[in-house]
Amino acid sequence: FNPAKVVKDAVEKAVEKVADLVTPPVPGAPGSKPPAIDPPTEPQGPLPRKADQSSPETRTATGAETGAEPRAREQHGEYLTTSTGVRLHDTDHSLKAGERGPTLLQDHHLREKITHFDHERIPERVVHARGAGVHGVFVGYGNAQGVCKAAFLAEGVSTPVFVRFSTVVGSRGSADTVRDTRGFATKFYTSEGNFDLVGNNIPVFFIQDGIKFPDIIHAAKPHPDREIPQAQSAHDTFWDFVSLHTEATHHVLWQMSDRAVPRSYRMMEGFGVHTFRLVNADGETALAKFHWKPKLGVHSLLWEEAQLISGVDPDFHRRDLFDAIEAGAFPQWELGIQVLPDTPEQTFEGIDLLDPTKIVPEELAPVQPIGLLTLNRNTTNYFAETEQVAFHVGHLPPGIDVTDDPLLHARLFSYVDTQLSRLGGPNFNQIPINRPHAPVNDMLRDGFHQHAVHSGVAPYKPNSLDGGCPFHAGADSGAFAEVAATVAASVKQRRSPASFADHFSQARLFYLSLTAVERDHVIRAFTFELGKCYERAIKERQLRVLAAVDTELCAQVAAGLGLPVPEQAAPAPEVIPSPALSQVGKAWPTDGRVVGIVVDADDPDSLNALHTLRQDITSADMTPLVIAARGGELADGLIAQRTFLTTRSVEFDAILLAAAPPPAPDALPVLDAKAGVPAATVDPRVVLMLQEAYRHGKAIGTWGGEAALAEAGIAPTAPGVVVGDDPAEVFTQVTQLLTLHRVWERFATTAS
Ligand code: HDE
Repeated sequence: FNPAKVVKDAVEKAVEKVADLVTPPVPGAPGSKPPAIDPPTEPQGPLPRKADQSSPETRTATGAETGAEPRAREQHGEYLTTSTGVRLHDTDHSLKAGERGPTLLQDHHLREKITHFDHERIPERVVHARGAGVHGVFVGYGNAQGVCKAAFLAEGVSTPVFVRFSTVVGSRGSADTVRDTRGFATKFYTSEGNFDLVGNNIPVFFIQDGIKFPDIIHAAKPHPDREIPQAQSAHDTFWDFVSLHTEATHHVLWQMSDRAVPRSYRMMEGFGVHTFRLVNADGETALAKFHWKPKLGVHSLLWEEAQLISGVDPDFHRRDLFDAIEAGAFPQWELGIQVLPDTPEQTFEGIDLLDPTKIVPEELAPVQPIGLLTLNRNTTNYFAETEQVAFHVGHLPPGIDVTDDPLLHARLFSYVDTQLSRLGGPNFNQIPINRPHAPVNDMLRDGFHQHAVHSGVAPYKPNSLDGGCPFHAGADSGAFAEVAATVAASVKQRRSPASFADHFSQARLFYLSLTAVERDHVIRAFTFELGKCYERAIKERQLRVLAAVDTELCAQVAAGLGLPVPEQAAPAPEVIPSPALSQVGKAWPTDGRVVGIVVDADDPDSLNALHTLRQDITSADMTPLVIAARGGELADGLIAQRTFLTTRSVEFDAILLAAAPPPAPDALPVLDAKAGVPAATVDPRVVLMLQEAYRHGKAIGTWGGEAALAEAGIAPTAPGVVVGDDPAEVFTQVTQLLTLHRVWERFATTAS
C-alpha cells in the first residue's frame, strides 16, 4: 500500500475530469515545478467541488454585493496560496539550512501557517458551548397580526432562519446526551432586521434575577480544583447550590425529568421562557409567551440509553440532526404563542408573568400556532456559522418588546458583552452568519475586525455634511418605540416582589402532571444525582426541598439514598395538574425513526425480502440500517451499514430480526463455556442488543429470529414483541408501536 500513489492517482483522475476548466501551469516557468520527491503536492488542476460546498455569503452588512469572487474562500482554487494570494509550490517542507540543518526564520509561509493555526480557537461560549446549528425557513400563518405587527408573521411571508441547539453546562467537546437543559436559539433574518428568539427546551429557569446567573453556573460547572465532572449536574456543588436556593426547584424538577435527555433535537419543545410584550399596528399591546411545538412530538431517551450513547456516539444529537436533514427528512416546529392581557399587575390567573420560574399552563391559555419552522440545510462550515453565530435577546423587530422580567433584563446586557471577548470585538454583527438580510445603515464605526468600508464623512447626528443622512424612521415602522408602560415603584431597592417567594407550587404542579412512568424517571434521576454527591448534609437538605414538593417523591428518593425521610415543613400546596406537560400516551408520526434489521450474512434466506422491506421502511420516511456480522455487500446490492462490532441497540428506535445469526469469529468468547454450559448458538452481541432494546422499551419484530429472542430470554408473547412470517406485516405492527415511542407497559413503576 502506497498512500502517496493513492493520492496521486486520485488527483490525476480528478484532473482528467475537469481538464477543460484548468489553465495548465506554464512548463518551465520559475516555481512551477515542485521538488520531484513529493507527487501529491505537485501543482495540479482543481479537485471537483464538493457538492455541498457553497460559499459563505458575500453580501456586506449594508446588503450590497462585495464584488468579491463568491467562491474566493472555497477550497477549490487551482493553486494553494498564502493568505495574500501568493502561489505556493511546497507546503510540506520548511525552509532549512540544508536537508538536516536548522529551520530558517525567513520562511514566511511556515510562520504564517503556524501562526494562523496557533490562533484558530476562540474562547468557547461560557455557557451553551456544545451546540449544533442548521439553516431553515419560517413561514408565518398571518393569524398573529391582530396582536403583533412584526412583518415576518404576516401570512405566507417566508423568512430565512438559523437555529442553534445546545447543551448548557458542558464544554465544546462534551457529549450530546448528558442530563441538561437544551438551548433552542433561533435567528430570524426578517425584512425588518434580525429577531433572535433565544430559548430553551425547558419553559422555566433556575433563577428569578439575572444577578444570580454566575452563581448557578459556577455551581453547575465542574469543580474548580480538578475540573470534574464534565457536563454533569450530578455533583456536590450543583446540589449544594440548588438545595440552598429553592427558587431553582421548579427548573430542577424539569431537569430531573425526561425533558433533560431528549431523544433528538428534532423531538424537543422550545420556550421563550420570559413573557414578552407584543404590539399591533394600532399600538395595542398584549403579553405573550413563545413556544416551539415539534411536529414529531416530544420524546426522550432513557437515562441508561443516554449514558451508553455518551460513550458509543457522543455526537448522537448532532449526527441525528444532520443526517435527517441530509436525508431530506426536514424537522419542523410550529411557533405558538400564549396571548395574555397586558394588565398593570402583569399577572394571569394569579401567576406572576414577570417570574421566569413560572409557566402558564396550556389548559389556562392555549398555545396558538402562528407559523411553521422547517430546518432544511446543514452548515457548510461549523466554525464560520455555528461557532460564530451571536444571538441576543435584544434583537427584536418592531412589534415585539420586552417586559420587566429581571432575568430578561440581565440577559439584555449579557449577550453583547459576551461576544466582545468571544468574537474579539464589537463588529460581530458583520460576520456572515450574523449579518441581517435587511439593509443596515448604522453609525457604528471602526473597531477590531471592521469589514465594511464606510463612505461619507459624518457618522453622527445631526449632520449637514452627509445631507442629514441617515434619517429616523417614524414610530410606526421603527423598533425600540417602547411601549409607555407604567413603572410600578420608584424606590431604588434590591428586592423581589412577594409573589416570587412561591418556589414549590409549580414544581409540584409539574410533578403531578406526569404519568407514573415519568414520575418514576424523576425519582430515579434524583436518586442517581444525589447518589453521586459526597456530602451527606447536601443530600439531606435536598430531601427537605423534595418534601416540600411531594412526600412520595421525597420518600422514594430517601429510600434509594438510604437516608431518613425528613418531616414536611408545611403542607404541600394545592395544585391542578396540567396534562399537557406529560410526554407519554400520545401517538406521534414516526418519520425519521431508525430501524435496525439484524441479518445472518451467511444465510441467503435471511436476506430474502430485505430489498422490499428496506423500501417499505424508507417509504415510511424512516431509516433502515442493516446489521450483520461483517460489513460490505451481503447480497446483490444489499449493504450492511452496521456490524455487530460497530453498533449498540441505543442507535435504533426498533429492531427487526430476519435471523438468529450464530456467533461470529470476532465475538467475545462465551465466558461460561469452560463451566460446561452449552456454547451460545446466537452471536452474544445480538443477544445483548435484544436485551437492551427490550429493557429500553423498544419495539422488536421478527420472522426467523425466534431463537435469538429465546437466547435473550424474551418471550415471543411479551408486550411490544411481534413475531410473524411476513416481514411487511411485522414492520406494520412495529410502526404502530413506534407511534407511542416506547412500549411503556414494560416498565414496572414505583411511583403511583
Ligand atoms: Fe443565556 N447566555 N443567559 N439563557 N443562553 C448565553 O451568550 C445569560 C438564559 C441561552 O446558541 C451566552 O452568546 C445570562 C435563559 C441560549 O449561541 C451568555 C442569563 C435562557 C444560549 C448568556 C441567561 C438562556 C445562551 C453565552 C441570566 C433561556 C446559547 C454565549 C440572566 C430562555 C445561544 C452567548 C447560542 C447563551 C447569558 C439566562 C438561553 C453568557 C446572564 C433564561 C439558548 O451571554
